[in-house]
Amino acid sequence: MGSSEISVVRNYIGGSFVDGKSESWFDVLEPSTGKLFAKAVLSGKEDVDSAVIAAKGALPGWSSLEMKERARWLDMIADGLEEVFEEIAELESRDTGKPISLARSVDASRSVANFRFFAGLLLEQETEFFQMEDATNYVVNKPVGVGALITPWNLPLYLLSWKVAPAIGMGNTVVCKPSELTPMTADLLMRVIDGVGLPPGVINLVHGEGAGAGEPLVSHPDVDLVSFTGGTSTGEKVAASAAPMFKKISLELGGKNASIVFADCNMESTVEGVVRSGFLNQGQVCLCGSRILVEDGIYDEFERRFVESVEKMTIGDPLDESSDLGALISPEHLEKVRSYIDLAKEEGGTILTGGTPCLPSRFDGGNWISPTVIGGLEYDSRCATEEIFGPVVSLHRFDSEEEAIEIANCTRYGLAGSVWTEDLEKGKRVSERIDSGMIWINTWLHRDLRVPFGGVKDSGVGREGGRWSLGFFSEAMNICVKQG
Ligand code: TXE
Repeated sequence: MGSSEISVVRNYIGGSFVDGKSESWFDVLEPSTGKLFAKAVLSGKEDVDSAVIAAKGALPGWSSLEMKERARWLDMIADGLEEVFEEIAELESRDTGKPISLARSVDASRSVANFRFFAGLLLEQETEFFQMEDATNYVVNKPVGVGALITPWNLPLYLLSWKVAPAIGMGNTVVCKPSELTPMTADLLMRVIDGVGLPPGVINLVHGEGAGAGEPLVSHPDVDLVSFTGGTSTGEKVAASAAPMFKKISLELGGKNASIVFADCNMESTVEGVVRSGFLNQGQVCLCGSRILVEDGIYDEFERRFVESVEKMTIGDPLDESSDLGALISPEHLEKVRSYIDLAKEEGGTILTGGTPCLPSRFDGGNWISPTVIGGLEYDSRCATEEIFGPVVSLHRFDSEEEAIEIANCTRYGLAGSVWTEDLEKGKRVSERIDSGMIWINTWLHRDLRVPFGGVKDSGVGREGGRWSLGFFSEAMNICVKQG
C-alpha cells in the first residue's frame, strides 16, 4: 500500500470480509501526522451478534479436530505472517506511531513467534493421569467455547496473536475486537488467515469502539470467555459485564512499575537498561518502568548519566530507521500525558529534561512529546503512583532495601518491575517482596514465552503465557475410572 492511499478496513465474519450492518465508518489517523490513514467499520450490536453466531457455528467442527491438526493450522498462520513480515512492521509503525525498527524487532517478530510457539506447545501436551489404588483419574482439557478477545493499541498484533493462538489452539472459536485506534494489523491477520484457508468462523473480527462493539461482545450470552488487555478502568467495566454470567475472564491491565537501582549495580548497563525500560514504545507498554528508585550513594551520578542518555535518543519519523522514539497514539493521550507533567510541577517536581521536539513541518499535526524525566517528587505523589503510559519517568531516592520495597509497593498497581544490582542474592530477596506478577533482575522485557504473565492488585486477574494460556483457554475435566 502506498503511503498516500486510504485503506478500507472491514469486519471478518464467517470467513468473509463484510461491511457493518449500519454502514457506519470511523477514521483511522496516523499518530505522527494526524492525517487520515484508513476508514474502518464502526460495528454495533448486530455485527457482534453475526460474529458470535459464526463463531458458535464453527465450534463443533473446530473443537473436534485433534490437537496436532490445530497445531498445524497455527504453523500455517505463522508461515503466512512471516511472508508479510515487512508489511506488519510498516502498518504497525504507521498505525501506532512507533519506530519501524521496533515494529520489526518486537511487533512483527513476536506475532509470528506467538503462533509458532503455541503450535509447538500444543504438540507437547500429554494427558495427565492420577493413579489411585483402585481407580485411575485422567484429565481432559476441553475448549471453553466462544472467546471474546479484546486488545489495546500499544502492541496491536503482538497482543492479539498472543490471545488468538492459544485460544484457537485449545479448540475455542473467537471474536476479536482490536482497539479502534489501531485496526490495521488485525485486518492484516484476517487477510492472512483467509489466505491460508482457516475454516470459516474459527476467527472472526469486529472493528469499532469499546461501548458500541466491545461491550455487546463481552456481555453476549453466547460468549463463554473474555480475555482483555487494556486500561484498569475499562477492565472494571469488562469484569462487571462478564461476571453475572460467570464467564471465564482474564484481565491484563495497567502498571506503574518500579526500577530499583542499587549502588552496587553495573552503572553502564543499568543506565542503558533503565532508559530502555522507561521509554520503549514511547513509554506505552504496561511493563515500562516509570518510577526509578535509586540508592542514595549513586543518585547524583545516576541522574546525570540517565538524563544524558535520554537526551541522546532520536525522536522523529517513525518510518525512519534511525528513530528511537516516535509519536504518541492520539491527541487525547498526548493531552493526558501533558496533564501529568503539569501536575508534576504542581506537586513540586522538577523537569530534568523534556518538552516538545523540533520536527519537520509535515509532523505538525502529530502527537509529539520529548522523553521527560522528573526529579524531586514525593514517592507517593499522584504523578509517581498513577499510570501515565507515556514517555515520562520520575526519579526517587532510597537509602535501604526496606525503603526501596516500601516505595515499590506504594501503588494500586502490581504488574512488573526490575532490580539492578551485582548482588544476585539481594536482587532475589528484594524481588520476592515486591507485590507484582513479574520482576526482572539486571534486565527488562527479557521474555520467555513459556513463563506466566499477569499482575496483582489493580494490574489484573489471572495469568496467561505458556501453559497458563492453555489452562485459561480450556476447562480441565477429570474422569475417574474405577478398576475391577
Ligand atoms: O484503553 P481501553 P484506552 C491504559 C493506559 C491508557 C488507558 C486508556 O493508561 O491511558 O489504559 O487507554 C476496548 N467493553 N492502557 O482508552 O479503553 C477498546 O475498544 C469492552 C494500558 O485506549 O482500555 C479497546 O479495544 N471493551 C494497556 C480495549 O478495550 C471495551 C494498553 C482497550 O481500550 C470497553 C492500553 C467496554 N466497555 C492502555 N471500553 C495495557 N495494559 O497494556 C473499551 N473497550
